[in-house]
This record gives sequence, structure tokens and C-alpha cells, in this order.
Amino acid sequence: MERLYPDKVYPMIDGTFVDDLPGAFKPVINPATGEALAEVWFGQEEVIDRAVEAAERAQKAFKRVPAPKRAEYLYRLGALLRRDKEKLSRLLTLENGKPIDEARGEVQEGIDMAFYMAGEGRRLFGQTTPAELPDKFAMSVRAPIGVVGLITPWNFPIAIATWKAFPALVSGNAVIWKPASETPLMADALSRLVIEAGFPQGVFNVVYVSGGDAIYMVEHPKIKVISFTGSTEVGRTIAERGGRLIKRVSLEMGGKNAVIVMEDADLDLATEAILWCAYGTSGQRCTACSRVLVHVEVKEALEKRLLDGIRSLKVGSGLDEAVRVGPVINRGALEKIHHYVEIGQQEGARLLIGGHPLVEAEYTGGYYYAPTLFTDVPANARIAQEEIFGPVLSIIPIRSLEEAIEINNDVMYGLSSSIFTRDVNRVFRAMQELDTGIVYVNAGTTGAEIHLPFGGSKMTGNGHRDSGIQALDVFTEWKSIYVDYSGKLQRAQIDVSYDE
Ligand code: UN1
Repeated sequence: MERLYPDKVYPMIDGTFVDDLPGAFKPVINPATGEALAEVWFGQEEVIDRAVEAAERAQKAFKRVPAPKRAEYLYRLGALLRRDKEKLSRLLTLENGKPIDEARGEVQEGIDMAFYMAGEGRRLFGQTTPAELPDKFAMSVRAPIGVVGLITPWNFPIAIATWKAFPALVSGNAVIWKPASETPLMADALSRLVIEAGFPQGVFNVVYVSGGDAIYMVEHPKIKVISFTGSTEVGRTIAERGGRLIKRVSLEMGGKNAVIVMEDADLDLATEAILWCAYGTSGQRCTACSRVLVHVEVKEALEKRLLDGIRSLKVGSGLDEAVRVGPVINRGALEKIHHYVEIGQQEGARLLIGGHPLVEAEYTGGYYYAPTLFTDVPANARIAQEEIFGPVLSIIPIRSLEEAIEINNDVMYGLSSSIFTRDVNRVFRAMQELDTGIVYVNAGTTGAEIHLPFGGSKMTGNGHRDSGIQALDVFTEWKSIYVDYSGKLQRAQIDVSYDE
């Protein structure tokens, strides 16, 4: 079989792999088996300094490359990602555990992002607008910021990196990327394609450092923007440390996403969607559904369908095409999930199925958790409030749309929500009232497309968005430009006469 990854992974700085800096190897673990796949060289501050030096130098030239030309590199990279889609997908499943079909979807998300942002090279629109004085021209343009730092999670090791890196690059910045410690092989694969696509050396650099050393990146005076996706706890530290330095920090954090099922819903469709968005990726998506707010009239009927559906979900290695639920990322995740299940039981929620790690022979060594369903969960229970990031779903009965909306909104997060109903009035009421950055109608809580902004309200983020053209706002500075061609001093707001 074709080798999908190297034995040893080194940081990629200035277009080459660097092995002369202090550091140490850490194993990369296959969550389906617990076996080591490869080793990755973890550096410390030196590797970040080296990357900053390269990035700063490269960005000085890159910002002068016309944006349509910068976009050419992204077109090439998109084509290479497409060429290697199957290989990358297999690698993604090996390293992250998600079922191969989902891995293909994630790689496709990266391909889409490459072509979408390449197209932005010929847009990057600003505005021209009338000036209030005669013989004066006004416009706004986007300017690159400089060296930007990206810190990304293991659950979407390539898609989320592309949501951030590609807008940054087309805008003329240089990137330093710290991927999650669990998924360096995808980062290594992307680095190799960046080199093959011919990007100027130093505009895209990858460093492998611990979370603690990533703070050095956050506080590095030459890194002007930090774009982070991950836990609320880490996001808060980044916001605090970056905020002190008045640094631009874009945060994308947790979710506690709900599907609302009204009594007039198509229950078969709702069941299928819930199974997909709650148990797909083993619940390890920020957008995963972890609460179902179901009308009491159809609660039993939905529970029955969900139970039948859960029994038919095949759990196992993601490389098996029939598997719907892969392993979770590591032992720590397995323990955290199980801890929440115990809390749920203490809180009086009724366990319908699952609720334990899978220990049968076929699961030996891997980190598998049984798809779990609780019902009659109090809306304020911890399992209905806190992000579990695993295949654990809570059913909460509701009696009206108003109550569902209230419960949906009464959590600290605001990423994604969904409603199943056939009533157009309820649909529009929900679209208006659900306090989440993403709302789905008659679809589950996952499945965001890359040309729309991704992010959420409240503790999910800090007002920025990934992907969509909105991501450009994270990586550009707006510059307002006034050209006065009157040949005389004209004072705005003063030398203007209007008839009141
Ligand atoms: C995430 O949940 O961490 O919308 C990212 C989705 C995917 C991306 C999810 N396109 O489910």
C-alpha cells in the first residue's frame, strides 16, 4: 500500500522541513487502535521565532504580489488537494478516527475553500462611495495585516485550517499555523502540498508546539492576529493574553446545539437528521447536536425511532465504509464523556441506551464509546448545558415553540440550532428568535457550507467569523482613502452647506 505519511514529522518553515532546533518527539496515535502511527517533533519558543522571522520576511514581498496572482497559488493548491483527496481522506481517518465518508467530506471542504478564496483574489471588494465635498473621491480597501497565527483543533484538522489560512493568504498575509497535537499528519500533508503548489517560501509555516508554548505565539509582538478554534477555556486564556497586547483575536469555541422537533414534524426525516448530527464524528463537532427539544405529543414516537436508529449504527474503525461512528480522539476524551454520563445519571436523566465505553474484542486498544441517549433531561442539568463533545444526546420534552426557543437559548453557547416543522409561521419565528450563529430548518445542526460565515453568539465566539467572505475581516485592515482633486483645502463637516 502507498505510504500515506512519513515516520517522522518536522515543522515546515520557509519552505523546508526543519530538524535543527531544540525539541523532542511525541507519538501520533491512531485512535481506532491506540497504536503509534508516527512521531512528531515538538519544538518550543525557538521554532516559533524561526517561523516568525521567515514569515515576516516573506510577507514583505507577498503583500506586493497582486491578489489575483496570490490566488493562483490557491488554485494550484486546490487542484492538488483534489488530486490527493482519497489519500488525504484515508490519512485523516487514520489519525483522527472519523469515518472515511466524513473524512472525504472534510477534505472536500478544504478543496472548496481553496477555490472559493482563490476567487476572492479577483474580488476582495471594498467600496467606493460619494464624498461629501466636491472634487473629492472616497473609497475603502482591504489591506493585509502581516504575520498571522492560526491555532486549530483536531476534530477538523484540515477544513478548519483552510477556513483560516486561505483567506489570510489571499489577503496578502503570511501564516504561522499551530495544528492540534493529535493531528500533525494532516498538517504535514498540507505543508507538502503548499510546497508543491509553489507558494513563495515563508508565507505558510507550520510549527508543532504544546498548548503552553502556543501562548508564546499569542504574545509574540510580530504576530498581529491570532485565529483560534478550540475549547472555551483555552480561548479565554488566548483572549486575555492577546487582549492585553491589543491584538486581534478571533475565537471559535464551543456549542450546545439543539434540534427542535415540533408535533407536526416529519419524524422519519428528523430521526435520520438527528442520528447524523448527534452521532456522526462521534459527536465531536462544535456543531454536533447534543439536545433534542421534542414536543410531548411526539416524544415517545421519536424516542422509539431514535432507539431503532441507534441500534443500527455500526461503531468501529472509520476505514470500514459501513461504520457510522468511529472512535473518539483519545483516552482523555473517553473518560470525559463517561464522566458526563455518570453526572447525567446522578442528575436524574433517564438513560435509554449506551452509557459506557465499548470493550468487546473488536474495539481493543481503540477509544470507542457507545452511542448514548438520555431522556427526560431537565433543561438545566449539566449534561444539557455543558459541551460533552462525544456521542451523548439528551432529550428534553417541550410543550410549545416558545418554550423550545427559550430552552434552546438558555445555554452559554450559541453556535447552531435546528427546527423540524411543516408550519411556515413557526419556521420564520424560529429563524428570528433562535440565538445561534447558524440556524437550520428541516435539517440537523451540522453541515455548514464554506461560503457562509461560520461562528456563533455568546460564549461560542467573540464576534468574528470563520469562512465566508466574513473571514477576510479577520485578516485584513480596512483602509479608508480620500482623494481630494479640488486643488484647495476642503474641510469635511465644515465647508459643506446644506439647506436644513
Ligand atoms: C466543527 O463543528 O468543528 O458544519 C466544524 C459542519 C462542518 C464543520 C464543522 N462543515 O458540521
